[in-house]
Parts: sequence; structure tokens; C-alpha cells
Amino acid sequence: MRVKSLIICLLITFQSLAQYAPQAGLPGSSAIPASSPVLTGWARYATISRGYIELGDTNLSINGSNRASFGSVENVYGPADGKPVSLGDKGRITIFLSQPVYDGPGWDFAVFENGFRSITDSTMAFLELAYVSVSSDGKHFFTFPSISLTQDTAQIDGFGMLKANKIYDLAGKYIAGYGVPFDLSELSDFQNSGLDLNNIHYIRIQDVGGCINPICASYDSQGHIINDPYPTPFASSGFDLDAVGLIHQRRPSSVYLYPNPTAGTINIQSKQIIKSLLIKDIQGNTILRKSLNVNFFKLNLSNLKSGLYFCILREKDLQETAVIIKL
Ligand SMILES: [Ca+2]
Ligand SMILES: [Ca+2]
Repeated sequence: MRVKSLIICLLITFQSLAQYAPQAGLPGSSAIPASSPVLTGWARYATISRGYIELGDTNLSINGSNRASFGSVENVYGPADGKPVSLGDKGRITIFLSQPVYDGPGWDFAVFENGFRSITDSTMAFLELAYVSVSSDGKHFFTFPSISLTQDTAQIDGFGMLKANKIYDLAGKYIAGYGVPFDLSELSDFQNSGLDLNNIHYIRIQDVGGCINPICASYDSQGHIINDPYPTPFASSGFDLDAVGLIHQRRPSSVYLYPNPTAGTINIQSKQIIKSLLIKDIQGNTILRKSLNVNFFKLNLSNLKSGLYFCILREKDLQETAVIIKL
């Protein structure tokens, strides 16, 4: 019994001492500067589902809206530039990658938020946190196992500060201009559950809310309540996504689609023989499947609703994906 208590005591001590990479600019930080040459590309297409400005009072409105409204989804497209879109409490955004990211050595992509450092303490910063999930098919998402060791007895208020070294695998732990990197190999246990680490077409980022009251709390992968600035009843409530930088992304396709965007017919041309074609909508639903044996053909899309579609082309020993924009 005594030994058991001692082990529990030691575990609690180790837990409270546990430290992860510290804030950008400090020794041992894993923060990736927006200008880093490891970033070979930037995400471009996304859909957003905004959360409330105040999840404890969903009637509360600002500028006529009870949901976050700051920024537009296009602010996420391209390099980190300090212009974000606000997700709101527990709001989420899903990025679509026409060229998938894959599990290469080390970090595979990085998420940029707009936090800022304390003037008086370089280890502290105003940070808003979010879960990060990925998917190969747009239907099954797998979340990075996050850890938050910030205390959960006193609510971090709407202007409160956090220590990055208490946080692991949550986006937003670094200040503006620095990405939080993610390594897909941490999700290798899910490969039998429908996740293809060599073909990640979707990255989803979901605000944690941050409230410590169990009625509205969010938890990390170890069951700790995640404490972050709350409430934030402003148009810019919740996680502010600036950009997603890509480290291991497949080379651009050798397939040409034109005109794109298209109102009707699209021409598809490839340097290789295309064996089959699959059109999927952004939710991952199959719209069209076709067997082929050509390197050029015309496809009539006039029946499709306006929006983004994935065109997945299987060639001899290669699969390529392009985005089609239907007007
Ligand atoms: Ca990796
Ligand atoms: Ca931006």
C-alpha cells in the first residue's frame, strides 16, 4: 500500500515537472519561423464553421452576430502574414490539400496563430489553443494526442497568459510568426483505422473553448481540462488561424486541368496514361467514378453544384489529385 502511494506521489510529481518545448526564441523551442526554408508550401483551400463568441451565453451578440466574425477564410490561404480568421469558441476550420502531405522524417506541417508575448516575461504569452486532426478521406479524422499541464483550478481570463512549455500538440502554443509543428508519425497507430499517412488531404483545426467549468470544458488526451483565455466575447473570439505551412508535401501534379475554374466542361490532360478517375466533393463523397485508358479527355461537370471538388486520377503506378473549382 505504501509503495503504491509512493508511486502515485512520484507520478504526480513527474507530471507537474513535465516540460515541453518552450516559447519561440527560447532554447529548446520547436517553433518554426514563417520564413523557414523547411516550409515548402502553404495551404490554400478551407471551409470554416465558426463557434460562438461566448459558449456560456450563446445569445450574446457583437456586431449583430453571436458567432466569431473577425477575418475571412481567405486570410488563411498562402504564407503566414499576421492576418488570421477567428474560429470562435470550439469553432473549426478544415483545410483541403490538393497535393497531400505525407509522413516524412520529423515534422510534416506547422500551424500559425497570432498569439503575442508578455512584455515582462519571455516565457509567457497570450495564446489561444486548438486541437489538430488529419484525414485521408475527409470522413475519418484522427486527432493529435494533445497535452495541457496548465493548472485547471483558476480560469485563465480573457486576457490571461500561458506558458508554452506546459502545452504539447495543440496549435496556438507559439506567438505570431512562428508555427507549431506536427509529426504525422505520432498517428501511426491509426493506420489500420482508415488513416493513410502518405496521403493526408485534410487538416482540421478546432478551438478548445478554454473554459475550466466541466459544463463547457475541453480535455486533452490524458484527461486534463485545457485552460486557455476565456471568456473572449469579441468578434475575434477563439483560435485565430493565420496559415498552415507544409513541410512534406507531394510534388505538384503532372496533370493539367483547364479551364479551372469551370462552368461546365473541363479538359484533363496527363503525361501518363490515366487508368481511372474519381471525383469527390469536399466532404469526401464520391460523385463520379470512371475507368479510362487515355491521356486526354473532356469531362462535363455542368450538373455539379458550385464548389470545390477533388479529381483523383490513377495512373500506371501513381495517384494524383487535383482540385476542380466548379462555378
Ligand atoms: Ca513525420
Ligand atoms: Ca494569414
